[in-house]
Amino acid sequence: MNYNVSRSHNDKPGEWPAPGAPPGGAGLGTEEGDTAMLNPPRIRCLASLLMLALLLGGSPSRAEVRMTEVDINDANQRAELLNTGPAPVDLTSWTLQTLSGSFPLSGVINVNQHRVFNLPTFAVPLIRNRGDCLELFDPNLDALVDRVLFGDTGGAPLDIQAQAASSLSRAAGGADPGGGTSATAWTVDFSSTFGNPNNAPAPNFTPTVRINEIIPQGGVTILAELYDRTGGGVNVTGYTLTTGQDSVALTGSIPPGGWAVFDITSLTFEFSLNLYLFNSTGVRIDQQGLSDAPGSQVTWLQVKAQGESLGRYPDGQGPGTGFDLSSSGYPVTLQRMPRTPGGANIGQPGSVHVPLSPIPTVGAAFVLMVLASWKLAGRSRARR
Ligand SMILES: [Ca+2]
Repeated sequence: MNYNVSRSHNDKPGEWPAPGAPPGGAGLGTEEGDTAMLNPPRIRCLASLLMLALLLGGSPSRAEVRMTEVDINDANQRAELLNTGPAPVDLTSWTLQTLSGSFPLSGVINVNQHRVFNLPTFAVPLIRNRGDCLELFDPNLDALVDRVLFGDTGGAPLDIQAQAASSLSRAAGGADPGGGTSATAWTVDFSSTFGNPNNAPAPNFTPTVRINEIIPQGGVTILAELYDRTGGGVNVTGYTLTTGQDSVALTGSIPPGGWAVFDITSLTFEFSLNLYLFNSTGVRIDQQGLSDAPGSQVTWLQVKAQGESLGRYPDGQGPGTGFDLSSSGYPVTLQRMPRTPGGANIGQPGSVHVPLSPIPTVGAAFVLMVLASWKLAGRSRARR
């Protein structure tokens, strides 16, 4: 087991809005008035979530202007647009909109220009920092220009709150009105490039190292177990685990086809219930989301109360681009299970979860030993 952890920045308390809390961001100075701008973006966003599959094959209507970088820290939120040509575009009447409200754009964006818009500061930020649907909208068109879904709302990762230099950054692809490429086109840039071309490496979810098990321990300590799917062993020194609130740099190795365990208690994990894994060159290679829905921790709280964990079964299996329980494979390849830090996960093949009795803090080796001795006893009984 490996518990080596180095903190990167100071903790900030996690934040969850009270159930039923109204969306913020009203009164963003649009000509149509405050309330008029509150609901249309939400409806459009939620409806579009259901139509993502249909939109995946669609062609962008205004592919020359796209969102390229977003800073989602509580204070000083900002967004960068890029015009890839062939002509300057007048942004008058265009808006950036989220589930909370909208912000009017203005001026002209020239060919190959990266324009940065500082978003107004409100008690409730325009962009919800644990996840949101951010859209670029030209009211002269019937379709959106671009969309990214991140955090607990979609596959793009969270900006890291504790790292002022980080940003949510487009690393591949063009404008995507459906938002279907959010997971694969967007990533965290640990050193933002506002006003300049992006340089963060594109994600690569080819299974190599996987977040295999997330283990709350009585609400005191949270462990993350990584699993080597290459079979050859992996040096994970320089890898990063982040929740969007903070990050930890990993040191050590995973033995061939084996497991390594890291203490991620410092990440304020419950800020978003999203965990992202980056390799030593900053490539995002895996992620899991454990919320039932944006803002809902019901299953996670049950897992904590029962002394269980949430793990992949079989080890290393399932999607690598998840942002909530369902998209992360739950309850089939991601299951509630007894804790097995540093050992094979114990799940139920291809079935819906039936809660197991929690086992005390014993290693998987002990469990396997017990099972093996039970099996040997069975054999000796059979011989008689
Ligand atoms: Ca395990």
